[in-house]
Amino acid sequence: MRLTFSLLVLPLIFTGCGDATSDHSEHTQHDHNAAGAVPAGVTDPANPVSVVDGVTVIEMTGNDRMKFNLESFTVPAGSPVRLTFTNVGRMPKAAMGHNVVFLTAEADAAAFATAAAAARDQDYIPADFSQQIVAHTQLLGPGESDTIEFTAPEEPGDYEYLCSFPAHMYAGMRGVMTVESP
Ligand SMILES: [Cu+2]
Repeated sequence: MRLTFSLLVLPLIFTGCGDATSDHSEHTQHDHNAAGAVPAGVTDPANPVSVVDGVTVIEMTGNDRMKFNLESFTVPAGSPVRLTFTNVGRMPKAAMGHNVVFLTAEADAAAFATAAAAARDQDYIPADFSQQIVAHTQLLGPGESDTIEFTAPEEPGDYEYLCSFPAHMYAGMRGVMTVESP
């Protein structure tokens, strides 16, 4: 499965940068909010799923109540997906970090979550389970955002996604990407 990360720079709003615990990897772009007074994004997008030039564009959020804004969506098999995930919460990353991990159809979500919880040094992405991951975002702190691009699986079916921060899946941070025959 080919998996491509983009380096898109998005106009993000932040309460602050320079947090020593932030993950300033190449996958996540940060920008200061010029106004400086607007809190991290607190509203969910009105239309979180759209199709632009054949690309399914997903705007997903995660919050301090351990909820995604989207618990399901549908994509055509083998089609390009561009997903922007934003942590719209305010709690520190170490206590309330979020990511989105898309699992293969064969993956066992419970087993993955257990392994992920023990993989804190890998931002809760267990290396031994890489074959069970279709795509995943970076682990994000409050106000952070990450955009990934990947190709939807060729095989129609239901693909689970979850936040792999310890216990978040069981708190409800999970959903299903339904892959349909094009
Ligand atoms: Cu989470």
